[in-house]
Amino acid sequence: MEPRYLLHGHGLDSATPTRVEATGEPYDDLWKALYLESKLVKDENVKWKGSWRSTLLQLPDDRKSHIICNNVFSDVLHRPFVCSNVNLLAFATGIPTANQISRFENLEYADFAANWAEKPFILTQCVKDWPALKQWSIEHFLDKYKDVVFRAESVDWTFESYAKYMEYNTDESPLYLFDRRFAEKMNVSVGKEPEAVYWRPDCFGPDLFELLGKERPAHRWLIIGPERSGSTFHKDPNATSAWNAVIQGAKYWIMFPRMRSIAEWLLEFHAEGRQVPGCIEGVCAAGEILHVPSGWWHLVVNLESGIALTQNFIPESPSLHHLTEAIGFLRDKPAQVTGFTREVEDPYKLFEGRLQEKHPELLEKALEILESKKAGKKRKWEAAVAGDGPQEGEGVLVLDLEETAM
Ligand SMILES: O=C(O)CCC(=O)C(=O)O
Ligand SMILES: [Fe+2]
Repeated sequence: MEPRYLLHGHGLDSATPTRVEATGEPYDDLWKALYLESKLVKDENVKWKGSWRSTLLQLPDDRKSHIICNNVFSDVLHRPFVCSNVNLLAFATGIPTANQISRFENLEYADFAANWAEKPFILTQCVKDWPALKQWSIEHFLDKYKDVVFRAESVDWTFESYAKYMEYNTDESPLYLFDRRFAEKMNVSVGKEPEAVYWRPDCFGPDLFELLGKERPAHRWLIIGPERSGSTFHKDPNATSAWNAVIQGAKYWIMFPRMRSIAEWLLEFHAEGRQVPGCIEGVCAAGEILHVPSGWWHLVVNLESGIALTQNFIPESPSLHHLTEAIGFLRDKPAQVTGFTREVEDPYKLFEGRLQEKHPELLEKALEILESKKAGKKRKWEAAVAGDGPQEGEGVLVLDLEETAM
């Protein structure tokens, strides 16, 4: 199937206003979709051939299509071209002062627990001793792990193939390497193990999900991707917080403490997003680590090819905010709980049991807070339906979807 047939199949005509600036393999995204549906997706030995079309058809390097599109005018074809050539720095610079993410060299746990557990920040010196920071780079991976098969979304490729893809692709949303079994695959030690390549920074204090031991849900990932790859808006799973350390490259983060309405969620325009009260932005450079407090929505984009390490956790802070949120999430949103193995039938019961055993006082307090929050919500709802009308400053049509959104 050649792109010109795809054009035809999409009902495009030459009268649409925007010229297709690209030649070569326009709309390679369609070939990507075909590839992902094909048998090749299961083949770990596939070689990246510079485009999805060439890779799917396994074309020799001298058989590239080169379609001259000078007289094709199409918004549909122009849009992915613009998206894959977007100047990301235009979005990552000129951050309004009020939005700028707080930066410190380091942080003590006491300060984190008392003041920062619910706010994003970047630490510029905290991971400088990690061997991973000193050793890892794309070249180092090519040297040591070129035959290791990593997971990139729905495909499993050798690092050699993925590195080629990183260098030669024009995808609007490049395939993102996100592998949670990286330590086993690379045969490296992590965390508390001797000779670890990285460890949990002390400033985040205890991680209450460690109570689950081997039964804890997936919580650490190696992340590698080219420029433009990244994570679309989401909150982290199971009401956990996370840290994310850039080893190579730089990531632009834009974060919001909550998403109040569909309108905000759909806010597509960066300039308007920046005006939303509470918006926090910043660039996390190589050697720096960023804190993602639980519940914060975030969009992340790699400004250049790079490597990162991330881990999710439940911090312990005096307000017990994070533990309460996590318990409430596991108990009240079982359908949204993710990352546990199939053997764990009831994650809430498991976590509740472990807390009862090791920290009964924390469990009791968190359940109490949950109950009083629930009672508070019920009171608000009753007041709203009692017909008193909205209070000053309350919108009538703005739905609070926080409860239903992921
Ligand atoms: O580095 C990134 O793309 C962000 C990853 C992230 O937000 C996550 O793993 O939840
Ligand atoms: Fe995240």
